[in-house]
Amino acid sequence: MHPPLTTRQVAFVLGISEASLKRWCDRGVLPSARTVGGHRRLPVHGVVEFARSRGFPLAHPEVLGLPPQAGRGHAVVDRGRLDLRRALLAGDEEVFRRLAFDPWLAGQPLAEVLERGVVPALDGLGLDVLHGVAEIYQERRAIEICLRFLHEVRGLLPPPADDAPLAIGGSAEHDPYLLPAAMVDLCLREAGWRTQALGIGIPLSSLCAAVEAVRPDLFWLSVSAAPDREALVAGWAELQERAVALGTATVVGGRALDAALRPRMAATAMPIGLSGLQAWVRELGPSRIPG
Ligand code: B12
Repeated sequence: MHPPLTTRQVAFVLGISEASLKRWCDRGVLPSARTVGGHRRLPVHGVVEFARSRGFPLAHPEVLGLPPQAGRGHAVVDRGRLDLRRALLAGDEEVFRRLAFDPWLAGQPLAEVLERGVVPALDGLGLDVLHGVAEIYQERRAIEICLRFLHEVRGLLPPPADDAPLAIGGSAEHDPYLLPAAMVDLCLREAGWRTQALGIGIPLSSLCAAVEAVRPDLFWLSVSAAPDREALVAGWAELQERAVALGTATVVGGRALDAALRPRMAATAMPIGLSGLQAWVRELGPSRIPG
């Protein structure tokens, strides 16, 4: 959690006068609260949300802990894709952060930034490893860089409302992939949901126990690797049945859900990708979650 900022700090971040900023606060353009002494304080996520929703470039993003110049590069994700791949390959975290933050700060939904920028960059890196032009350590280092970026974005999102719907989920046993699960969790959070990421490689019986104990509005499963399809299908069927009984909606997705596996995994929805997931939950709205 970032500490709230003073009007002076935010005026500097936005490159405007403190007097203008105070007027904007009073008009509710930017969220602010008063200290006991009557001074205005602004949450970092409110400043970020303001910049993203209005396409307002940050004059000094570094004050928010963001890379200097962030938000001033490519607003269109596709343009930075090759550079993202190069940065990941080289382990250049600063360049990667700037390239990934640019479109997000320019207002692109996170799902777009990830699916059109970061994920294809990782695809490329996977091919580099496959063809022997990149080392395994470079791939693992790239995953670490991406995880830290996702964590950073999480800290910049507005906290979900206390009564926001709750989603929990993770991946099943023998599925070691960290990023898909982290991305699903974050995209639901960006859509305003409360989330509890359970982690990866969890037996389906234990995921089912989580559904029973937490009773979330939504349970999601990411399937990136499914070495034992029959066990996955059987374990999921049990979880799905329990979820239906408890009024919990379910979604499944992931690269291992091919044409043969998809029809065998009954779920409330199988959105295509993270953008599809965000669109689906936004369409649902908080009060229309199907059981
Ligand atoms: C990093 C990596 C690994 C790492 C993972 C590290 C970690 N702890 O996370 C490790 C070392 C485990 C690994 C191992 C292997 N890997 Co690997 N790996 C990758 C790599 C480079 C990146 C994967 C990644 O995280 N991508 C980012 C995620 C977010 O993208 P995604 O999986 O496409 O997910 C998207 C969607 O599926 C969707 N989604 C995912 N979950 C959900 C859930 C819901 C609800 C919804 C709506 C959507 C959704 O949203 C995501 C964003 O678009 C890929 C390359 C690639 N093309 O992805 C290869 C890749 C997946 N691996 C591959 C292979 C072959 C292997 C190994 C067999 C290698 C080996 N010989 O040992 C093993 C198998 C491991 C296993 N148990 O299955 C192949 C798979 C080929 C195939 N067709 O099956 C790939 C494609 C590389 C390649 N080009 O050959 N790998």
